[in-house]
Amino acid sequence: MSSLKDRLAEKIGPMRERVNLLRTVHGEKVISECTISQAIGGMRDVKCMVSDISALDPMEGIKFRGYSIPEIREKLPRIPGGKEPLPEALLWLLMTGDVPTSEETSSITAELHRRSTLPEHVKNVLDAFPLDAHPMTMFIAGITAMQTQSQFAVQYHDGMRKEEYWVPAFEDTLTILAQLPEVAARIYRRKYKNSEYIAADTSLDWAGNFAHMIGLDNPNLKMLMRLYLVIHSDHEAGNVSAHATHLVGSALSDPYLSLAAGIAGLAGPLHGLANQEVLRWITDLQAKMGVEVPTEKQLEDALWDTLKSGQVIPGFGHAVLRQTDPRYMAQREFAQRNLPEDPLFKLVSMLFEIAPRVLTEHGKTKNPWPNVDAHSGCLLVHYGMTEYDYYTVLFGVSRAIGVLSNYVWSRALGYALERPKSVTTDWLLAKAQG
Ligand code: CMX
Repeated sequence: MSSLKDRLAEKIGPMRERVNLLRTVHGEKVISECTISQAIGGMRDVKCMVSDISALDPMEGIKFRGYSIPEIREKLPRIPGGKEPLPEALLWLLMTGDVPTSEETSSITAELHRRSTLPEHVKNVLDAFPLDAHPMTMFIAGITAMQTQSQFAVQYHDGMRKEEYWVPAFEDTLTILAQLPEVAARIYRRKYKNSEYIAADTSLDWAGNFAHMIGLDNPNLKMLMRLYLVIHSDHEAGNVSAHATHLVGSALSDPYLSLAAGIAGLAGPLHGLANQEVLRWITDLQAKMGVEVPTEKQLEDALWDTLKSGQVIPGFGHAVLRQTDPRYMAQREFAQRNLPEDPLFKLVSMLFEIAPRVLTEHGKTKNPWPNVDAHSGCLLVHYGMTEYDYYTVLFGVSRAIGVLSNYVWSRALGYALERPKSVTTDWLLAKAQG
């Protein structure tokens, strides 16, 4: 059996030839235009980034190396008797493009356990935060503190050839992924559980051990964690967390610093933080109505109140998707199978029925359908994680898999420093009038 690193090394040569051909022979071919609305409006659909890790179709949703979410759930290795794919297997797939065997997947689990010892100073950094600090603030600081271990930074400093960049990038990636669950679990236990930490159980898989360290040992929660950490991992390269990681990495900042930048982007309420906002919106509504499940009329009125006060309905809409997010549907299917009678699931299902209609009538959003963040909270609450301001940390642990796989490949293929051209509004007006 070859290691993930060996397999990756085999793939890099042919990919370098492909990129070289694209650059040297087809480099002048125009693939996208940019209008004034696109320049002002967040560059929607301007094709100017490259990633082979995942691709997002507006109607079909995300495909990881060509596999849809249902295919991923069916094809990737699981624990014996398990119903959901292992994130370790997804890492192998994202890195190599190949579905790993169970044996290859287990080799990643073992490697992650081997690298999992968190340096003491990282724990001290986390312990220094006041308890009212947001979990994402602690998480970003924890990742930055982990940076002292970066092989990429050391080897760059010592003088490394460009062709070799991917090797320490790969090593850093594995170390980050190995230690991230403990950083995240520590934040949870410190902030909400009186700093009563739980030691790792290395007989478990990566996600199962993460759930164990958080302190939610229900087997179904472990199963959910595997699914959760798979589906949130990547969403092609242009979303804020992926793009920020890539942008910072393009300056050859090491994987730790680049990931910290990406996770800071994930902490925005229009991006990953929407999962906390969904639960906050629902909890506020329940408190206001004094009921667990409001009537359809109460829900519709609450949606209109939010829209009329100029706020967004969290968990609905998307910059690219024009259909219900398959990541939402995967979680819905999980809920239908495991918690069909849960009152919060019933409320979330009512929102699924009503919110798209209200948003369509409101007439602004291009996509009235729910995204991934509309569903995750209700599953987590069911298994005992009610502290919704923590949810984006879980998203961040998963997102690291995708954005770091991209980081490794960007270094392997020598992708350049990002430096798009900005223009002034004077220039735009002159262009428009000329
Ligand atoms: N509620 C109310 N208004 C919405 C809306 C929503 N859920 N989604 C979009 N709109 C509005 C936009 O704010 C925009 O209004 P203005 O013209 O006044 O600026 C208009 O509809 C057009 O927006 P769009 O082109 O449909 O969507 P964008 O690409 O600009 O934004 C997104 C996409 C996700 C930021 C937006 O749909 C949104 O704010 N949704 C709620 C927050 C959310 O769920 N984010 C998580 C996304 C998934 C993730 O990254 O994790």
